[in-house]
Amino acid sequence: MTNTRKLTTAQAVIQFLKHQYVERDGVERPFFAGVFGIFGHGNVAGLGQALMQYPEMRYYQTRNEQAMVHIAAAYAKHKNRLQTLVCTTSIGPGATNMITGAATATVNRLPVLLLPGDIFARRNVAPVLQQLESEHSQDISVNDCFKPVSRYWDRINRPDQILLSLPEAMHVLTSPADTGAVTLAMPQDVQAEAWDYPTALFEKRVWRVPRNRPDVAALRRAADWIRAAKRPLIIAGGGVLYSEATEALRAFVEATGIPVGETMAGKGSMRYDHPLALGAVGATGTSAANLIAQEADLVIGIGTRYSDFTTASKTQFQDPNIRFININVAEFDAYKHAALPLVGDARATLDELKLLLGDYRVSDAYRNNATHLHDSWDAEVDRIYAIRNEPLMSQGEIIGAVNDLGDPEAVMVCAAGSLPGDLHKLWRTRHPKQYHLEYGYSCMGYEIAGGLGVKMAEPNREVYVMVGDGSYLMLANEIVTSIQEGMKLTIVLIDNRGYKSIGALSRSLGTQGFGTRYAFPKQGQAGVAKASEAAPVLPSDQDPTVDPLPVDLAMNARSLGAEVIDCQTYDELLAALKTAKEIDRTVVIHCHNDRYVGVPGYHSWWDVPVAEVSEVDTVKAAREEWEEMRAKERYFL
Ligand SMILES: Cc1ncc(C[n+]2csc(CCOP(=O)(O)OP(=O)(O)O)c2C)c(N)n1
Ligand SMILES: [Mg+2]
Repeated sequence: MTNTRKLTTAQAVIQFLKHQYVERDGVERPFFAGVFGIFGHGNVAGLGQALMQYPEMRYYQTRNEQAMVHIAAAYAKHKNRLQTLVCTTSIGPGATNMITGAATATVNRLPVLLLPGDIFARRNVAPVLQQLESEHSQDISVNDCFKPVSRYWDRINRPDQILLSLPEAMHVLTSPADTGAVTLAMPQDVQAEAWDYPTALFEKRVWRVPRNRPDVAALRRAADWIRAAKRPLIIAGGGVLYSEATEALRAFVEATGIPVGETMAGKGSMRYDHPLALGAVGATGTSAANLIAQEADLVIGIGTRYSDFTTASKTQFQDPNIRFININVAEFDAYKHAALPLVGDARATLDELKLLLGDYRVSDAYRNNATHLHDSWDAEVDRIYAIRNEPLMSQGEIIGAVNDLGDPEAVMVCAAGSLPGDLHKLWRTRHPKQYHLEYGYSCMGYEIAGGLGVKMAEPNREVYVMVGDGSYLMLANEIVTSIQEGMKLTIVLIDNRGYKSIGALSRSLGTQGFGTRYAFPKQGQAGVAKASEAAPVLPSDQDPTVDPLPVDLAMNARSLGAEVIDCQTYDELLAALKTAKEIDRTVVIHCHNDRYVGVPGYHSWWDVPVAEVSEVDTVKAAREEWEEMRAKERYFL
């Protein structure tokens, strides 16, 4: 090889990553916006040294390896998968801490590049600190645990392996259909080893993200199916947003009159006040979308993976002759529900389908019914926003306050607990990126880290993180990083002393909220919550059946560097939201809410199996109800 440069493997990796670009629709951008990492003996002298030497690839600290993967995934989600961040760790626990983050990214089809340190390739000093040994193979380390949660996985045992592995990694990361977590395990000795790399490896490379068109015959057949349908419904998934197809979708909907329901990842595809926007569909759906879905004879799924929340565990679509057309970049998703697959980019496909449909429109009666349902749903949201529950606020009024008072250009970030279901129904989305929910993995702890990723992706937007006390206690420490990097978040911390969501689920399944409250044990037991919805609602500190814990989350947030506003009432919350806008660093608005006042379900269900035999009457009753709904689950063949 003529032109070579002697670099360590780690230096070569950083040099390569720095020169990777993506292009879509003629806009080019660097793919990696920086590297997050926590150093230990497994990466400090390898990737750590390379990052110190090349400051043009910005290095960021984090407090926890799981959190940094969430930051990267949220960044990529907000950037419509066209840019992301790299994550490097030491070996052992630092590496395995990233596994939950990797799974979260992969489930949500979000690109993140993970570089965990690994045990020595040369092996002579084994077992090294934190090495999990195997009696059966020298070719195993804890990093093998990344295999099922990665879309591409490799271990770099020789410096020259990166010549093949890095381009493969880039192909997967930038492929809309194949993307997810990519893991390159980096043995700590190999990271520091030098090799004469061809300089061509470090030349600028542009990965072009295509807008693939589906098969022409399939498109024509799809147009025939749509013309034949009486009650078609579009289900807009995350693919609509990633493809930047919201304008194309609106044009398609206005031309055809087909109404739209949205998944968790797809919410924001339509503005909430469009007359044909029915809002959330499925288990956490609105009355409007779910009533239409129950009777739909054709579902056009766009960029959706049809999770059980979207299909209400296969009970949402009850027309016996229902058919599906799936527009998806991934064949895997396009073929679900025995659909007519349109394998292609959402925007390109919608544009072509619209042309083929000519002057087709749904009947006036069907359209009018949809817009009428839209209006009734809007009135229901008004009703829930206006509830003033005392002594503790309801979650619906808190969501209403944040939605009304938050900057309309802001982004709201959430992931787990009772908030996602309520937000899916109640949040009024005014722009495509306003509703950022990680609900593929619904990973407690994503919220604050994810908020930071969004803020880094678009520093000029206000970011509201809505987080429960349970999620907060799992992973709040990226508040420190937000302070360190000057990335302001407004965190609305909703404290109900435990798990409102699983408490309600548990009560609905007959298990009485067992183990879902944060309280001292009674007679050595975690204890149940309220046995029935009719029992009086009392704040934990006044409820004689509960011995509350002396925990002060406001003080906790303050100690991490945040400005904290404590509020007890709705008026205090309104004032806090106003004050928060004037503060230029991370603010935590700490409010207590009532763990028993919920937002109802609307014509939907979610399959969580109940014990077939039990000594508890409430469980027996729940089982009966479950069997009735289970019988409605359908196969689409
Ligand atoms: C990492 C993780 N562990 C467990 C769960 C199961 N789970 C879902 S919601 C929830 C409770 C969330 O509590 P909190 O954040 O306080 O929200 P709330 O339910 O009170 O609204 C649990 C344990 C999960 N989604 N993620
Ligand atoms: Mg809670």
